Amino acid sequence: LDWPAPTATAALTLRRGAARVLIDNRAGISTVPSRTLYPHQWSWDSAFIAIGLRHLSVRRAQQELESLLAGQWADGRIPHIVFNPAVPHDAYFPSPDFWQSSRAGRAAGAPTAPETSGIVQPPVHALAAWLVHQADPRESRRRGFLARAYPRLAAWHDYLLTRRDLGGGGLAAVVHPWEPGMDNSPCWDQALQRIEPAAPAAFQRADLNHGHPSDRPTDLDYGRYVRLATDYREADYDDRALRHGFAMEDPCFNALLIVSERALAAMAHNLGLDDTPHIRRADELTQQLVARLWDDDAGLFRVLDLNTHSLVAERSVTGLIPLVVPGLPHGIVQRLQESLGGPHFKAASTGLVPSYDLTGHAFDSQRYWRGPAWFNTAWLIYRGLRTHRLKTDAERLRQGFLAEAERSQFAEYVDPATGAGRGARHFSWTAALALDLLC
Ligand code: 9WN
Repeated sequence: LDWPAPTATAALTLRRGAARVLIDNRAGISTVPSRTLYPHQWSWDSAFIAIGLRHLSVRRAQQELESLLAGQWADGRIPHIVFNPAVPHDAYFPSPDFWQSSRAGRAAGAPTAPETSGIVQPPVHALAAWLVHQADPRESRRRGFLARAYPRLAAWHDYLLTRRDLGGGGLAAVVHPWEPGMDNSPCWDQALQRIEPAAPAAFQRADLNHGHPSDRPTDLDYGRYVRLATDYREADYDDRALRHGFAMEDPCFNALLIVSERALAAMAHNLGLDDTPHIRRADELTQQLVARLWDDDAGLFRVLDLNTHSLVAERSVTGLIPLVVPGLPHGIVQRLQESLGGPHFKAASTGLVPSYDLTGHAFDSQRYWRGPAWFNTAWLIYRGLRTHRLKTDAERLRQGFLAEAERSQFAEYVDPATGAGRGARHFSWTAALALDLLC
């Protein structure tokens, strides 16, 4: 199926709708992912939001990233949530009382304010900062945006490539299912089996006040998320002190690190600094990504479980996102393109990419990262298709994205077969990335 390109009027209406979402979701100088479900600032959300905001207000896009960077820890980590002190603690779980960053994170250099979480999310920030800079280089120079952001983003990557190289092979590991941003993907199921869930009475979920239980992770999932985060907190968030019970090398996380490392090179060059360390690092990371995670038989990248030293036998959208990496071997690009058009990932009716194998044993068209199609992953794959000059596929995905974003009122995610909206509506990154695709 092909989608007709939106007419000029339809595109204008969609653009206005997307801008409205970003205005309505604004909280101070940053933007919440959703007014109801996620009332604080999230890390990779803000990077995607800044990419869209640059088309509305470059200043606001810069501030979005600056607000996130204000929560950065001295060890370089950018926390996955920066909490808004004005929001009641029972509005989202886990709240600042749980993470206790300013106390438990002190040794790792957590700021005294704002309160933050202690885990991270995929490093898409340097890419976002570079795109925001490019949108208006004069305004960027006037505010010293790159000069201030660059050292912080370089420190962020240093953290990931030192403290988080848990496998010793040069890639960064995630230590909690919230870190790759794909919380309940079947890729984590086996590793999570080894984690003793926290007692249900030990915590109270807030997400079910706004989200439908069939769209969200289960209570058992949450028990394990809480256990892992508690163990990390009890170790003062020190990656050297704790043997992480969950330690995975994730393709999407590392692909974004590569793309962002290339963005750091562009920033360094722009600032008159030496860009070669970043270029070398991006090249090395690309080699390691291929050597450690590529599965040629399956035609996608796999997750590596560092506790069992084995590749996870699940097909997930995370394994397709490395298409966004420039300079991938041609054979790999071809295999990824085939996988996108094959039975595991081709959702013919919406044209979007499901988060998990359509034929997989754990496929669930409604439940979060176990099947539904998400808009940030579609945007990344679109960018990958463009990077490798696969223009027809890219255009088809762009049209599918815009049609479903509009139809679902900028849903958080959709059923990949029917396009029915799931999770939150008026979701910020869906609106922001729609804006980007319209501009
Ligand atoms: C936990 C904010 C975030 C996204 C993640 C998505 C979801 C949080 C949650 O929402 O995760 O971080 O409470 O479910 O999985 O990718 O960044 O939009």
